[in-house]
Amino acid sequence: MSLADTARATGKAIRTLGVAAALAFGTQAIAATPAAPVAAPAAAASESAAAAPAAAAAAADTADKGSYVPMKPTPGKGQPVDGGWTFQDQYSPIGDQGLWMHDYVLMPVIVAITLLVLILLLVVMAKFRRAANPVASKTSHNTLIEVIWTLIPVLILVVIAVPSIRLLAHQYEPAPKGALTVKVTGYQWYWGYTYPDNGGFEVISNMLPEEEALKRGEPGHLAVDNRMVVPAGEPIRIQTIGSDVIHSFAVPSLWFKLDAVPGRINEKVLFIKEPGLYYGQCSELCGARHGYMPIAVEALPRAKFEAWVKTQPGGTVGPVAEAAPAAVPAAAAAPAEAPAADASAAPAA
Ligand SMILES: [Cu+2]
Repeated sequence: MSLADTARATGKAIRTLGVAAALAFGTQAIAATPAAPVAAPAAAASESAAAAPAAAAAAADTADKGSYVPMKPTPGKGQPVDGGWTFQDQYSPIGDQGLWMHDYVLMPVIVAITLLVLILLLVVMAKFRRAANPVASKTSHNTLIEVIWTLIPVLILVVIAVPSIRLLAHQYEPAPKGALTVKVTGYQWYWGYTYPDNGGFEVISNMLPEEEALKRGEPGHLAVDNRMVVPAGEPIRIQTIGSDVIHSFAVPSLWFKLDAVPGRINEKVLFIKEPGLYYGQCSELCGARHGYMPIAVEALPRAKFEAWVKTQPGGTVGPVAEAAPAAVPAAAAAPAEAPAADASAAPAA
């Protein structure tokens, strides 16, 4: 076993010890799911509402139509696995950094402290039990020990703080100027994805009924009718907003979670390392069907993403974006932000 394998195995073992925490958080999702069994009529209503304008626009849109075939999910990638209880594999640089922080900084510290306290308790219980120690000590003070048990925790906190603050700062670095913008709107209870740099169309995304999802080879309760499609391998400026109540746009395998709050735009960079299909869920209790508004992010190579854009009603690929595909579609991004802000008022009645 190489050093890297050993490190990886150690990481897995350390994560095993986090099972209690994982279970504690896991119950949140389990509790949310059965809350609202009234799924069918609401879903049907919003699906038909979304379908009508899309069909009309598709008819109008004749020339230069792109092509797009929805990607099949890869088992175990970007989605939960049976019996899984630790983090999903990560597909973003920030995810790698966050996972490293968890596996090699936080869990070792937690495990070491827990074991130390356990050992100390056992020693005290054995050594100072009544039978072995009939006359109790009257010691109440030891300056050296008090200095030690103050300084060592301070040092531990400093050691944790350095990578922790670095990770926090990385997570909220603003997007580079030319980054593609996608605006994510949380509705009760579905998602809307607006592409201000590509003509400003909005994709309305509803959960698929379970049998339909399984028929398409996708996980139930996570598959959607229309996915959020984005390019892989480049920074994307995600802006979130809520249209009614607070939602939260969260995709575990991309280490991404950002609240969608009515009346304000939140912004964070999403960088997906490789093409794939990544599932998430609304992660802020937002009402009766909170458990039924999953997220499916499909990351494609730039060219395929642009082909998908052309299949959308009013979807355009900016001239700058075509000239310089990956890095700097500079001019396209700037004027697009203003319409993004007030687009939330219009859509999806
Ligand atoms: Cu929600």
